Amino acid sequence: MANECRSLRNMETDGFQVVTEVVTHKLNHIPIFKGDFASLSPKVQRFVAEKAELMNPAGIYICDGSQKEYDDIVDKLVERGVLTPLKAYENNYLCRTDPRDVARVESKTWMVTKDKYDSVCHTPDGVRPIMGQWMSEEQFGVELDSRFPGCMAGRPMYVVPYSMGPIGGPLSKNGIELTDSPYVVLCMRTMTRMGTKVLEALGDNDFVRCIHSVGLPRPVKQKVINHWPCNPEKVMIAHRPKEREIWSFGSGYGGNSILGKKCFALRIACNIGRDEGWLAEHMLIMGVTNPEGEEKFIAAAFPSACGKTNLAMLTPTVPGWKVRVVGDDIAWMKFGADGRLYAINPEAGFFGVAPGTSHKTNAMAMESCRANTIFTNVAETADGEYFWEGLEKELKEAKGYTDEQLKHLEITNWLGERWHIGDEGKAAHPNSRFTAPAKQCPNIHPDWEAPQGVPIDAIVFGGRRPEGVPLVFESFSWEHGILVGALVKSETTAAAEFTGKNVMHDPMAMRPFMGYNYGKYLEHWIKLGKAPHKAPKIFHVNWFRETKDHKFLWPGFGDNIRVLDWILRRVAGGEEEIAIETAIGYVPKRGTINLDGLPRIDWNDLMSIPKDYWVEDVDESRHFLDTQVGSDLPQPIRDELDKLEKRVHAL
Ligand code: OXD
Ligand code: MN
Repeated sequence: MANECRSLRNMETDGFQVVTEVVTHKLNHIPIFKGDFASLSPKVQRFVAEKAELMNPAGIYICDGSQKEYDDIVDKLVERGVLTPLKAYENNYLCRTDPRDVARVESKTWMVTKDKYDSVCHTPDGVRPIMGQWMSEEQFGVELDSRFPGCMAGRPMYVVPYSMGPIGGPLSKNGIELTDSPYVVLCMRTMTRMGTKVLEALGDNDFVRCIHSVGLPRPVKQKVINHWPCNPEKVMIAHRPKEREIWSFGSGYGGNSILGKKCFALRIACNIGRDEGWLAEHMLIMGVTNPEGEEKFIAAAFPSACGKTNLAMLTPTVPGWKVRVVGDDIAWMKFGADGRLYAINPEAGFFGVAPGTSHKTNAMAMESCRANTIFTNVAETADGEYFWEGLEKELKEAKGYTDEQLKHLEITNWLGERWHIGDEGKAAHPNSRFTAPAKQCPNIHPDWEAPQGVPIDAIVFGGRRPEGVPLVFESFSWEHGILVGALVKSETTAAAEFTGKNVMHDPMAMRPFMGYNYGKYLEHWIKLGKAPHKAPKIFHVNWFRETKDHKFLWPGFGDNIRVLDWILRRVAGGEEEIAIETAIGYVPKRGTINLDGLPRIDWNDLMSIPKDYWVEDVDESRHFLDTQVGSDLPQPIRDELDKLEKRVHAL
């Protein structure tokens, strides 16, 4: 190994000058490209030294999180062709990945625990658990050994100290990501609070250990496509919850590599939350102010690509209402001393799905990415603007193009090929993304960084349900609400490796992000809702119900404020007459949702609860819970399911 190290040190060092050489008792001579190794706490030093020894990088680059550092890395990546400046904006860049590395890879994501049932439920023989995959510690050792030794050879190892949540806040947590991907460093700077300030706040405390490698040591033996090194055959995203450790190999893409996000803030954090008595959820957080000036906060969980970002940043169509975003993807929530539930957004940026985003659907997201944003796998116009499906109309209007001119506009698609509107295929990959600083969002909430969080008044679940599920309903109780969350289903999307449209279970919108036994997770929820905690009301919404000929029954987007208005009136109470009790929960009485100014809404079709559909749905839900949660399903949830079944049969 030592000889190998020495020869690798002579290889390409990505243009970095060696600042100092450190020698520790553990580390042979691995140069420091940037930063002061000696200033790191002993715990951090040991982590960096041990992993450097294992992965054998060309040198160590300790990130300070400064603008200059960001700019330097950007300049290097532009020089190398990894990033292309989008000339029409300030500091906006386009990145094209290897087309094999475009989404989260759920089939290669594992939880590693000694006891299998700490990770997954006791499911019947022959059933493949869909809420997380377990890997034994022994197997993990084998997988690690076949990937990580020497995996950073010839590449710098960036040390990325970061905080999820405002630095030093009572609900915040720290992590350190070691990565050989400078793209990941840039994204981590936008998505988290990153740099020296975090190391200072960390002191000698512990942190979540994150190890990420693109898995292609130099000299590379295979062709690197789009200057995007990756190793799709060997992808592994493994979590060791007990050790608070994440090992990610082979993919540079978003959820697989920006380890503060799904890996830490959901899979590891839900374990920390379980131990410490709080919740880490796949939820947006928004403040909604009514025309009387009263503000309430909502946390809402939707499966990937159901419009969470759009809802969080909603521009109300009804005058007098105001929405301000606290977070668009993840909420960490803890009951406070006053019994109320408080939530922070642990992230500092938006990693939003680009296609479908436009000034019409989400003007706030568009404004958020006017500058300082990295676009991944979108298309580019000849004028150096980003482009994706859904922007045709606004591009035409902004440029004053005729239809003919628009059709002939030169576009480079996400694969780097010439493309015109109307051509076959897509301009942008369906899971193409913008990575933008949250503070650039015009309707960011002034308290979005409040360390103690914002008080949550309502929890909302939802999914893409083309059939049978009304626009909105309220659960009867906290336990019933948990069942509603546990039965969230949605049509699949491009955020992961699925293709085709299937309605799939995505309980609590956490299916891809569950960090431990789902039955125990439900138990944790039940426990937290008990007195003296004042559990918020739980609702379910469905913006996606369709007519028989597949037209949406509800306009969605800014008009969703009309539903939030009803929800918040229910939360305020004292207006019992706005709801009627049904088999599945309280639904709005006709006339209690403001429909002024909308084209004709077919209330019956939108709100109906068809018996046949629900009888079948409850059957299917029971089958799902029996097979996927099995004997781990908590009795109170089983009781709620029995009650639901009875009510639905009596419809
Ligand atoms: C995301 C996802 O990227 O949920 O936010 O997949
Ligand atoms: Mn998400």
